[in-house]
Amino acid sequence: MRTRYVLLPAIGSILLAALLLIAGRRVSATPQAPPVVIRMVESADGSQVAFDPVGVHVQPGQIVRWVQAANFHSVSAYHPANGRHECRIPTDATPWDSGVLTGLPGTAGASFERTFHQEGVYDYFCLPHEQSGMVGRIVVGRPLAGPGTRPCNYAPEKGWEVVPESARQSLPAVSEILRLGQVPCVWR
Ligand SMILES: [Cu+2]
Repeated sequence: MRTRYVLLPAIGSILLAALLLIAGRRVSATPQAPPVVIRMVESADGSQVAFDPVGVHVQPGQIVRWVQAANFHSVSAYHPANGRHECRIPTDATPWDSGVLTGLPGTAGASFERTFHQEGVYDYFCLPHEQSGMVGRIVVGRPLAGPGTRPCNYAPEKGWEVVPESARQSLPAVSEILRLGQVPCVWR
C-alpha cells in the first residue's frame, strides 16, 4: 500500500513531462509560413516602377520581404508619421519607413522586411516614386474596418498629404487581394 502512494505522484510527473514534451514538439513542428517576397521592379524601358506583387494577402505573424531589383526605393507606411501622409494602416499598428534602400540588387542593403502581426489592411508607398504610382497594399488576415479600407483622401479636414491619383489607380481592391492571394503589378 505504501508503495502505491509513493508511485502515484511519480507517475503523474512522468505523464505531465510527456504531455509537455508532446505539446512542445507540436509547437516547434508547426511549419512557419515562408516570407512573402515583393520585388521592387522597373519596366524594360525604365518608364515605370512598381511593387510586384502590388497586393498580397498574408497571415498574422508572417514576414513580408521587399527586394530591390532595379532602381532605388523605399517601403513607407501610409501614416502621418511619414511626411504627413494619410493614415492607411490599422489605427493601433506601428508605422514603418525603410528609408530609401541604397543597396545594389543582390546585396543585403537592397532588401527590407517586416513581420505583420495585427489584422487589417496596410497601404504603403515608395518615397521617390509615389507620384509615379509606386504603392502597395497588404491584407493581414481579415481586412476588418480600418483606415486602409476607406477611400483615399477620406479625411480632408486632417490636412494630410493628398494621395495622388496615380497611387489611387495602382492600389488593388481588397476583394481582389483576398480572391487571388497575390495581385501582380498591372504592366507585367
Ligand atoms: Cu520606388
